[in-house]
Amino acid sequence: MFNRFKEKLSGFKDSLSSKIQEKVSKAEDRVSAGKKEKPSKMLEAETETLEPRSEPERAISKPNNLEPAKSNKSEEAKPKSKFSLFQKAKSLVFEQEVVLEEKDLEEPLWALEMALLESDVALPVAEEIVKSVKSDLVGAKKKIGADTGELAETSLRNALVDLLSRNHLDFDEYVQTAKKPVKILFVGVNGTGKTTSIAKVAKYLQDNGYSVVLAAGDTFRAGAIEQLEVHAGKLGVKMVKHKTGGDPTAVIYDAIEYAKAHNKDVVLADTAGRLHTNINLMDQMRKIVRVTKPDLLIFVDEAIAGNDAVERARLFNESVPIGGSILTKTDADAKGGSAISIAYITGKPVLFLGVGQTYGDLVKFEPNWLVDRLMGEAEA
Ligand SMILES: Nc1nc2c(ncn2[C@@H]2O[C@H](COP(=O)(O)OP(=O)(O)O)[C@@H](O)[C@H]2O)c(=O)[nH]1
Ligand SMILES: [Mg+2]
Repeated sequence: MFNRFKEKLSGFKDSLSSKIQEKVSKAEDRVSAGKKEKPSKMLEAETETLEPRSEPERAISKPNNLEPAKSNKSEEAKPKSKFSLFQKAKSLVFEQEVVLEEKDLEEPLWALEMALLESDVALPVAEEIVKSVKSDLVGAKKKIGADTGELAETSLRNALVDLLSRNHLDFDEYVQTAKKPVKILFVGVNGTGKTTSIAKVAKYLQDNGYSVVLAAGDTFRAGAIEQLEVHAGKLGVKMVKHKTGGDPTAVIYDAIEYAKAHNKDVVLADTAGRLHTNINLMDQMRKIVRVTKPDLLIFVDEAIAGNDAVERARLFNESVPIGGSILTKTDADAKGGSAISIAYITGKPVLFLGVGQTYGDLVKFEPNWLVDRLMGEAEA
């Protein structure tokens, strides 16, 4: 999962690390140059505050070349250890001088933007991530000894989690508090995993103690009703159906009526796959929405479709008000960018990720879960 993403990111990390190393060694050179000559103004000024208050080993404590300028207090009163002063002075220099500036970040940020774009992160989203990482890193102080790769990771991780946490919607909380029956409609193009996701969500809801009714709203594709019926049979839930070729609005309407009459908690309505370019089918979808008034409209697409999925999410969202997305086939996705992009483009949360073909292969979306996997900090 997401191997390509991890691979691409290493360019950003390496580039940032080498920039920092470059600056650190320049600063180190300055420190050792300063060691041979007179201490710098800054060291003179700061030495007082750097001195340990009670250091017994005065004899070895005073590095010749870092001798502080004369101050009012006597030498006897403020001894210092051999190493601490030099180390502190050194880190002080670094705090003063190894600060990442905008020009240092040009190369690493370019590498990051390329990595994101090549990982199916849409352009405006990649730009926003880069902007956020940049504002986090410009002016960041880098001390010697710290893992330089960590700085890149932390900064990117924060940017991604922040982006993915916007417009958060907790599905469990939503279902719990919504008026019953909760009407959930699934839309998207053909073959992306709508019907499979409905079965998975039905199982998920059952496991959480809810009763579920399925609506066989894909009356268009041959075999679609039977496909959902097999799931309904396996899960032991009621499915409302009409004939193939019938009006999907009527099927879904009937399923809602059934749920009301039988006190069922949730209606999950399937629909035919449709391309956003098919005017008739898009009109039909708007009619379903207008008449059945779903509480939550879920756009389903497959992670492996990358930028195509992002574009479809945008166009569906313009046509009907999407409340959230499910991204399927994440298990087969090497890039990982579409989840990030779809949440951003629709302004609506990703609710679940499909990670396989069995009922259990549904992961409730958590920004950290995804980012851990994208950054390679957790196994797929
Ligand atoms: N690997 C994998 N396959 C999936 C996932 N979700 C759905 N599929 C498969 O994708 C194919 C199309 O799914 P289906 O639910 O019929 O798509 P629909 O046309 O949108 O209803 C089926 O073979 C599913 O088993 C997933 O998360 N991972
Ligand atoms: Mg289907």
